[in-house]
Amino acid sequence: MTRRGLVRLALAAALALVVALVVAAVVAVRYGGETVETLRAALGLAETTAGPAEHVFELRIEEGAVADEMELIRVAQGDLVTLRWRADETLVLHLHGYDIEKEVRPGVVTEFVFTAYATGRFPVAVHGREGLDAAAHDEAPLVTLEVYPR
Ligand SMILES: [Cu+2]
Repeated sequence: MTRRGLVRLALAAALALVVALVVAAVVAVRYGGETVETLRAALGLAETTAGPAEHVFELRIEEGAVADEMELIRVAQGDLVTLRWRADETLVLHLHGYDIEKEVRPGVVTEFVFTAYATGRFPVAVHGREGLDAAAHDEAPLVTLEVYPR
């Protein structure tokens, strides 16, 4: 083989290597992208642009009720939710579904802190008042939590 022939062969080999690397990179990016999309779809995240949010709701119970605008609380699945309760009497509150039950006393802030992993409508019921421990599920819920799918 002539010297020129060797140079041509070397150039051809170098070119082939570059082409192979470019093809490999394109395939890797495409395959990787598809894998991420497949994973997202499998996890139900295909339409998601924003991540989970954090919400803190201040809930003051006076004469057995919260302010009208706090009766319905809406969050998205995966959000970190804090319900901060204050009350003018001692009450036992129960968030159904998430099954959080705590006593709320006057002058004390009681927090329900949870990640809204389950979707649906979840009532907060008054389970008991001081000197009256009968569950009161026949009453309208104090607050309703709605968790929307992400
Ligand atoms: Cu209950």
